[in-house]
Amino acid sequence: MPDLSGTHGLIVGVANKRSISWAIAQAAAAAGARLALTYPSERLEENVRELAATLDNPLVLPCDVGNDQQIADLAAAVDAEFGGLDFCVHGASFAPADALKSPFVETSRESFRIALDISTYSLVGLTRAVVPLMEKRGGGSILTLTYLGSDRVFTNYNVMGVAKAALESSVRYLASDLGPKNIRVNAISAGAIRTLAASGISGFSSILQVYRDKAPLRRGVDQKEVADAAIFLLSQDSRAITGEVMMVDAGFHVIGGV
Ligand code: NAD
Ligand code: 0WE
Repeated sequence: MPDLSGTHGLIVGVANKRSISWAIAQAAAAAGARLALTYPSERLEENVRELAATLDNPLVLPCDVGNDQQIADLAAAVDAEFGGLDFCVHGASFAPADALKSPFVETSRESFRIALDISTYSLVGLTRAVVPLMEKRGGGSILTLTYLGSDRVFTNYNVMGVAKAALESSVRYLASDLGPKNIRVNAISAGAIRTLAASGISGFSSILQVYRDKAPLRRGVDQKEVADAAIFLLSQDSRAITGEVMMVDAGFHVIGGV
């Protein structure tokens, strides 16, 4: 396991114990990092506080990534407590539920706007806010989470596919801007995992079955497997890697058919 001892990290996107971001938080803490976790609304605050209470000396702060002021306040509070930042995990995404069940061609301007605002622009806004904190440490690592629906059509993924395509492109532009500051920006493209963000998606079980049937490893992936890859990208072990979308999907993406 790579070493994160003495580092400070910010993790945005923990909703419950099944969140991919929670698995990354646990792995980062096990690797020695001190963490700040965020909650997007009062409804989720208690959940996040209970999970954070199992970590060593965590910071728990509000942040709705759709709100510029909350992003600015978050960065200021993290800086005040940590005096800089070494890594940041962006695991927030949202599209209005109706956009994930009708044909993509029916997507409203409002659903499109919300999906791209919360799932894509938020990486740009969060990144800009943490850059000064990372400059204090001589660099940093930023990681977001994406899905193969950015490149391929998955029934009902719809506007989230468009948001993830823009997210992956944003990773490359951010990596280019921030490389000279030794700030790296990468994504993990995870295979389908049953989390809150997958609940209520009709046909999710059949997507999981397709991974078991077709992926080279003949299985799906779990949160811990994504977290182990994440720790590599957050650590100095990946110091020459930026602008990358790393596939953690049991190899599913290489399969063309039959
Ligand atoms: P999750 O529901 O646990 O995480 C999504 C998070 O987004 C939640 O914590 C939610 O609170 C947060 N969020 C939504 N709106 C927000 C806002 N306005 N401000 C701040 N946070 C907000 O589900 P997950 O599967 O762990 O998803 C994490 C990331 O992984 C997402 O980007 C998702 O697209 C991506 N991903 C998921 C899968 C999968 O199959 N589960 C696969 C690949 C990628
Ligand atoms: O990125 C995601 C899910 C993101 C997501 C999920 C929801 C459900 C509840 C964004 N917004 C919402 N809004 C809600 O109201 N994944 C990669 C998981 C996922 O979602 C799918 C998938 C997969 C895989 C939706 C349809 C088809 C496949």
